[in-house]
Amino acid sequence: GKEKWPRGDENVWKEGSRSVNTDVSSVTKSIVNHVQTSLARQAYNLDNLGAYQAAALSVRDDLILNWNETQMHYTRKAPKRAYYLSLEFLMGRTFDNALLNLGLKDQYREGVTKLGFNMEDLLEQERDAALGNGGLGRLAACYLDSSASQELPVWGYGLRYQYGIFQQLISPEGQQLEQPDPWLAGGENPWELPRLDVSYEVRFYGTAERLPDGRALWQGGQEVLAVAYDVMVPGCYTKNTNNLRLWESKPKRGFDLNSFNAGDYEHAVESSNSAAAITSVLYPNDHTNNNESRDRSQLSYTHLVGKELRLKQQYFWTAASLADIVRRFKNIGKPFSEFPDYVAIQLNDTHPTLAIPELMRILIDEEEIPWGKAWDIVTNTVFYTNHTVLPEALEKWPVPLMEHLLPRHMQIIYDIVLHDEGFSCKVHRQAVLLKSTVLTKSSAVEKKFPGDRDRLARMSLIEEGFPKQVRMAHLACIGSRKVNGVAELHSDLVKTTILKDFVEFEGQSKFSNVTNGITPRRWLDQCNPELSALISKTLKVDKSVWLKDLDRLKGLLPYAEDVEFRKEWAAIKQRNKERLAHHVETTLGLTVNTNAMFDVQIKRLHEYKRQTLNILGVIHRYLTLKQMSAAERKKVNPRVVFFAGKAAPGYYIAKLTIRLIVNAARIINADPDTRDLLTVYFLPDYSVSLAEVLIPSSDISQHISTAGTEASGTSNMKFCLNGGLLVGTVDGANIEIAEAVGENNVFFFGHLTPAVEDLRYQHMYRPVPVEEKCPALAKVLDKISGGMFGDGGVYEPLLNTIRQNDYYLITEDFDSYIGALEMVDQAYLDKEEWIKKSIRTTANMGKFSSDRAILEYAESFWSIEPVKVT
Ligand code: H53
Repeated sequence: GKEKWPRGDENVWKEGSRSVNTDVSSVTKSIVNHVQTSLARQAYNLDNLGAYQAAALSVRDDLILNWNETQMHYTRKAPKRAYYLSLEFLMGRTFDNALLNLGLKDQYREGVTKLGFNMEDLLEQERDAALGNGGLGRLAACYLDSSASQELPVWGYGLRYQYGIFQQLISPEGQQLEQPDPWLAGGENPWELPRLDVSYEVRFYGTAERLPDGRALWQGGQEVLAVAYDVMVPGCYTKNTNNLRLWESKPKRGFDLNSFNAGDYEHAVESSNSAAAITSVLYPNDHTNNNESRDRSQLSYTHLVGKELRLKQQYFWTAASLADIVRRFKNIGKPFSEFPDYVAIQLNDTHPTLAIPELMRILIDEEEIPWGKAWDIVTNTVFYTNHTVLPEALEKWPVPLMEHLLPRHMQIIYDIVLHDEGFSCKVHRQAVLLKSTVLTKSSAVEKKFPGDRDRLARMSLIEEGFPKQVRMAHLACIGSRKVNGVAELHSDLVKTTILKDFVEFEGQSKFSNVTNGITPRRWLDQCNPELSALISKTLKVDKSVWLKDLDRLKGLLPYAEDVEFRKEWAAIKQRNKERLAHHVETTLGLTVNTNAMFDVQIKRLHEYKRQTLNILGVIHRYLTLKQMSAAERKKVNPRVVFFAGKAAPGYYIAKLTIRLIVNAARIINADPDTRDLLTVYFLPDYSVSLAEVLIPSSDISQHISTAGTEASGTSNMKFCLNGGLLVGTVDGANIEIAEAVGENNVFFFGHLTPAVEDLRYQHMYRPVPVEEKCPALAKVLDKISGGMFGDGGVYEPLLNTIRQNDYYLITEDFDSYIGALEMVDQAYLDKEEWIKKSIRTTANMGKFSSDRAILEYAESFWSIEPVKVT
């Protein structure tokens, strides 16, 4: 039946209601309206920034209408929903993406032109939302885009940092300098809706007193407020507009009036300061667990800021998100036994693992559900994605810190040890019993593997040591319904290394793989509009079809044989190179040779990603060129090498690598003998928006991590989707890309994963000098030490990582790396064949759409279905 109209005259409401802009004249009307009212400006004094703001506000209105309808529709239908908990969402810009997804790009372009502006200029006005470090955060953003595009009821939950990832400056000496990123400082953010009415109290510290009935009373300590900001996430060519809810911390009661009256002004502001501090800044460390690292200096930043704040962020965010999820579930009016039929929670890495004890706390202490039932609910609701097997990146939190900050959660973690698994050896349980009134059950692990004390210690949630530490990956694993890795090789490694004992204990079926994906909307249509148009024209289907069914790219395969098509394909690559060159020219004042092969490595600076291997290879190339005769040089194909990426502020070796790249570039680019054949650029302040310019221009890109260290990689997928060829190791998703596009279309090199452990052992206990192992590399190292790129002494700590343990096996892979780059040179000589490779690569990349990935999560993990808004 028809619902009764809630208030007033239905017709008056209907007449007054605005609908989404669909034609140019409604677009221009709405923009002018915002210029005049929201901005209080006029045609006379409107600059590009103002025009962008007005256009963005107009799009915002459109988004709000769809967002409202979607949320109302989901509430009415009450389907099972999935929640993606991620401490990072690297969204980049929104304006162009919103226009694409709304299907309004042409209308806005025309409208903006009519108003006397240029669309490209307006798009450049927007600041990136850079609330993430790298791959993990960008993956979350791609998954939101795909969830909405596939009409799945998925919400994201994260933190609304005042400062995103730092802005990177490079000093003339090649030092990375960090500057804060006050991305919200420019006034109102048009893409979010402040929901000051949606807020929750979150407690820290205090005491937890166990009650006889199994519950506990957690009281005292500090309470802060979590306030919701909703970011609208439009699906592509659908009304469905999902929500990303970001929490901001606020002091519970502004100023403490009592202490203010007593004249203790500083104390009064202090409590409000520390509450606001929680969501003030994104932690710029990626791949460190805050406690240990191969490069000790990587920790200094953390010491400075304090790791307690990071744990506070994690709890603040999980607690607010769970309170919100539970409240929404309660509104449906179902019993808690049905919670897993309505809610799926995906943990993006271990950062939100506290969701497990927090949900237990809510169920036991607030909903008075007995332990066993509560544990069933939790372990049927929560899912965990692992993104790394690097030991130094696995999160561990000191027990004393946890006990202090989250006393009730520490009790619950101890209780999990006792109740569920008894993973710990008896020694552990003794310790646990002293803190717990709950009786121990017989240990399930002990039963299955009697007397295997090593195994019990390995599997324990608590690692022995001073201090003891909680192993978050173990907690996430036992508290989840499913555990997955992010590429096939990586998922196998998860099962055979860090969680091996758990696979033996719980069986294979809980562990699986979902290979990462990328959204073709941003990473093909938006960043490479000409290629997108050529694809639509060639396939004779509208992009609204193939952008949501990427396997259709296969239809391009026959055109690899078509000379005319190849010409168009190559011309687009060329124009994308010129677009990048123009960008470098206008931002850095440098001229780039667009007749060269473009060779790109852009990612976070990290030893395991081996930018060092790349720059050492560049220097080797330079030395080789220098030795050639002028006649020989004539035969060489020119090459431009681009680097971009940020180093964690305290990661000394990574910063030194940047310094080497910058100084090598300075010398090499200035050498008249070689500069037509080899130039090197380090582009500062890598970001999503910079990636959108770099990726479509590449001929080759480098993904050269030591085998077994890069879980998946996702930029590898972006380059290949745009017809760039891959140079890489047999690692992460590189392997599946090669399977998809064909081994003859990629350039692989280096040792395989199974060899790595043995090689490291040899390096530790039977080291061979670099001169013997790899003379070509030794020569390069000598040149650097000898001062070819400025004071050689500066680079000694970096060079010594190679000369000493060489943990990431540069010496082992150097020769085959150089060999692979020679193969690239060879292949590039045959231009037509090269273009065919490029076309075939793009054509075979359908699998790597994040739509495929998100549907795998939806179907095999979450059991949710599309809910279309009509
Ligand atoms: O996650 C990406 C992977 C990539 C992996 C990355 C990642 C982070 O960005 C941060 C922490 C972490 O544990 C892993 O390094 O290989 O593609 C998305 O899965």
